[in-house]
Parts: sequence; C-alpha cells; structure tokens
Amino acid sequence: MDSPEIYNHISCVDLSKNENIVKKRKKNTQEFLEEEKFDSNQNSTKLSIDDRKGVFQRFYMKNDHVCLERINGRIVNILDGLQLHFGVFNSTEQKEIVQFIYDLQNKGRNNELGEHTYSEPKKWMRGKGRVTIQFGCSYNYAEKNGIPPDILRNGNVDPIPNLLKFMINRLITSHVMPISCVPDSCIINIYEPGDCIPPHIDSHDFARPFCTVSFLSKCNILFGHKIQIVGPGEFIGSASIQLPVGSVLLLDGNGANLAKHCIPAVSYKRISVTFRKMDEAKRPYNFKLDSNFHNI
Ligand SMILES: O=C(O)CCC(=O)C(=O)O
Repeated sequence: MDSPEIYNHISCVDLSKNENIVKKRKKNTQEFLEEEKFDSNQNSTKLSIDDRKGVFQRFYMKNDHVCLERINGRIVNILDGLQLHFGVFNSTEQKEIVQFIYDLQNKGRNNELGEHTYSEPKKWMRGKGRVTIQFGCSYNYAEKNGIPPDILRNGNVDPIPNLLKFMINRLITSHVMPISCVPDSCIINIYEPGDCIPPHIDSHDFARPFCTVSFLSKCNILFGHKIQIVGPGEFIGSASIQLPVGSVLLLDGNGANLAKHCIPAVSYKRISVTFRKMDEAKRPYNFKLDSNFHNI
C-alpha cells in the first residue's frame, strides 16, 4: 500500500509545473503578481477571465498580516512571521491526500497503527473530539502536574508514511519550508463539526518555522497574545485569518512564539496536516532519521 513507487506519479506529473513554482517563489509576492499580470495580459487571447483569475489564485503567498498588541509596554505585530501560501497542492493531490488520511483513520480504528499514533477521544462535549494521527513522534498535549506538554521520549509511534513524505518534499522544493527545517514529524487533525483546537503556542521541542496544510473546508484560525475562552469551542482572539482549502500556513517569529493560536469549533468537517522538525535533543529515544530526507 505504502510502497515508494505509489506516489511517484504525483511528483512526476507536476515536475515541470513545480520548477515554475520554485522560480516564482524566489521573487517576492508583489513582483510575482506583477509578472503574472504581465504574462496574462500577453496571453489575453488565450486565457479566459476565469483562467486568468485561476493564475492569480494558484501560486502566491501572503505575508503582510498585521495585528498590533501592546505587550510589556511595547507595541508589536503579533502576526509577524506568518505566511499563507496558496497553490502548493493541486486539487487532485488534495483528493489523494484526503483519501489516504481516511485510510489511515480506518487503520487507526482497527488498531493497525502504533500505540501512540492514533487517538480518537470520546466526544463527551462540544469541542472535545478531534481525532489526531501522529508520525515521527507523539506529542503529549495535556499539561500534567505543572509539567508542560512535550514530546514523549518513550512513545511508540509510526514513521512518516510515503504520501506525507511527498508533501514534505513539495513544501521544501516549492520554498514554503526552508531546507534548514526539513520536518521529521507530523500531526494530522481530523475535525468533525463542533471540534476545535484550544489556544496554544507550539512547544519549543519543535523548531521554527512549522506549517499546517488545510483540507476539506475553510475555517478561521485565531491569534492573540491572550485568547479568551468564552464557551466550549468558542474563543475570542485579537486576529482571525481565514485558512482556505489547500492553503499552507507557515508559522514563524511572533506568530509562532509570541501569539497563541486556536481553531474555534468548525462548522464543517476539516482536516489539517501540521509538519514540524523536532529539536534533535528532544526526539524519541527510538527515533530513526529517514534516509530519504538526508539529501533533500
Ligand atoms: O488545524 C490547524 O489548522 C491547526 C493545528 C494546530 O494548531 C496544531 O496541531 O497544533
């Protein structure tokens, strides 16, 4: 099922397009949009308005998020360091990834995944039912006896499957994630309507930046130096960013380290896949670095 060949067709089909993305991502967004405008004007006889809109929407990055808060007497942009990327995975790839995640969920339900890989809590109240599937390491979300959440050093967790490695490869080759930060762990969140993720700052057991890819339905992510919990799955933050289907949110700087983030109870089923590189000193004791990633 998870043989190395299986997802080769995805990488091959997109290779030429990918090279274009890489070239274009080296420029800043404004330059890129200008160039796209120029290209699409040149091609105006060939491209319909919808095609041209598609070109604009397909490959670009937004990194000018601003939300000023006063923290310790200083005014800071708590969203500094965030980037929202579009067009990194096409719709066919998104469908394959979602199907693969459903297959993983079935395996998890049949106890075919590692002990700490699959978790499906009982839905005893609104906001408390998110399914998680973790690879590379298992992260203990609950704070216990004042000990902050961290990576389980002794946890038995499955290695990153090939389709998720394909995603990592794409994130690196399309310059969303820097080569210095090749992710070696991943967490899939499956949200049913009403599920949420409460306010948190990702543990410093993980390097910055890290990123999250959104599937199935759009939702808003809230940020704030402080985020108020107003009810089950209901939060008030100082900034809200929409995460469209297929987008990749990269978190770095203040957006990753100063601001908390959360996903309020979603209205529609949603899946997110978060990729992070572990601090080498915090990796699980039995962690083996994947040879495929030595030479990315
Ligand atoms: O689902 C998302 O978009 C956010 C996921 C997240 O914050 C996490 O897994 O820590």
